[in-house]
Amino acid sequence: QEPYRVGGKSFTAVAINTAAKAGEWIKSRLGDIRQVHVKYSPHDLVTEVDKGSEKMIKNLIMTHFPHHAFLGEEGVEPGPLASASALEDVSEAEYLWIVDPVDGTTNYVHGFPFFSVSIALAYKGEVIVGVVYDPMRDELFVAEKGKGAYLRSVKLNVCGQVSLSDSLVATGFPADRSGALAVNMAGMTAIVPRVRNVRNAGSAALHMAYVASGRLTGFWEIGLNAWDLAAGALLVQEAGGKVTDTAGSPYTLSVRNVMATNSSIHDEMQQVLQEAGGTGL
Ligand code: 2AM
Ligand code: CA
Ligand code: CA
Ligand code: CA
Repeated sequence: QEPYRVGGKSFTAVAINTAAKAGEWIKSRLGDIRQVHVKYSPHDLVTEVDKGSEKMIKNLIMTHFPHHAFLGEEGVEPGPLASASALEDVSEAEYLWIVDPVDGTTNYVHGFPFFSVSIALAYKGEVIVGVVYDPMRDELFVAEKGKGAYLRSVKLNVCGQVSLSDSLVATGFPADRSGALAVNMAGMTAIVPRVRNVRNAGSAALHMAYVASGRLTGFWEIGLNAWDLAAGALLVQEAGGKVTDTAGSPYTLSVRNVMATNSSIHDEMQQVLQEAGGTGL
């Protein structure tokens, strides 16, 4: 059976339409947040828009594919091991949708216009469709396994830098202020002097989409969850890049410490992080 389609409905079309609808709605609510709730730590926020977006996405997907499994950030008990235990609960699923309804909630709360909707579909544990939508720029990044990654009608390719010294890379500062932040800072200290510069724009999914589109040479972050990475990982791979954990093992849904690059700088970046003790806890 061809895994991309069931009963004539294209998985990718549903992912695209759903991300576009949710993105439009979250954009329309920007600046209109009445309550910000703290989840696991004061650095871990959630708003009614995160919850509303996830509800909208889940409803749309489940209407089309009622027998598929669904894993969304806001349906999971928060905490440092959030997606690890949640992934166990859905490990038997053939088709699994993995959704971050707003990636970049801290930006969203502050009105910093950089956030996204991330929707991925995995078939037997492997991501086959990935969509990341940036409603502020109306940029929808889409990848299908084996068929490339696209922004509008343009096929995406990672950029050509071959050494760290010519590279623009991004990272994120983990919300978990104990171990993960210290590891990230160790990596930062080692990476900053070696690269052209470092950015932290606050949305892991968009950082990954930017690696895929050649706007960033690479990205790494400690302590992410499946929903931050699933769609972006396929985008990077389908654009010719490489995604591993920070120790260099291939990307899977359980990867939490991630490295995504144009492939050419991957080993050099991995080595710098490794030597600095910046790869994990
Ligand atoms: P979010 O906005 O969906 O929560 C920024 O460094 C990245 O970290 C974002 O993709 C953000 O996703 C994610 N993030 C924020 N809080 C987090 C937490 N408590 N644990 C893990 N990741 C988090
Ligand atoms: Ca969150
Ligand atoms: Ca996220
Ligand atoms: Ca989120």
